[in-house]
Amino acid sequence: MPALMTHTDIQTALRSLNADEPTRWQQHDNAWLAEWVFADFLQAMAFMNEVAVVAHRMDHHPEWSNVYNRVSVRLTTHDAGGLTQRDVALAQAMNQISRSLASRDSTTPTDG
Ligand code: HBI
Repeated sequence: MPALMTHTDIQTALRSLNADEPTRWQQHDNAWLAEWVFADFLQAMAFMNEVAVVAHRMDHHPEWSNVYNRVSVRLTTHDAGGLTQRDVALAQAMNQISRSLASRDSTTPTDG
């Protein structure tokens, strides 16, 4: 069973997760919430598919929903009843995947 993070651990991790991003991750009770807005639905699906592979490999799964180009995420460790380093690792992976998609999107050739 992963250990619950202390309040200090949580605040330190949040600062790190939000360092290079708009203030994406926010604490809500014993979980973190985040929202992404992508160029379109397919970019949102690409994000969710890439995260799904990582989450499956980690055996740690987000609670998430998608509406068109938006993906809303809630992370917590159910087994522990709160936030653990597994949530940090998955949040870091989500940040990295969204940055990677944004860079690919910016290099996507436009028609014409
Ligand atoms: N995902 N977010 C999250 N939290 C968990 O506690 C969890 C999980 N995925 C799989 C998992 N636990 C397994 O260890 C079993 O407990 C289901």
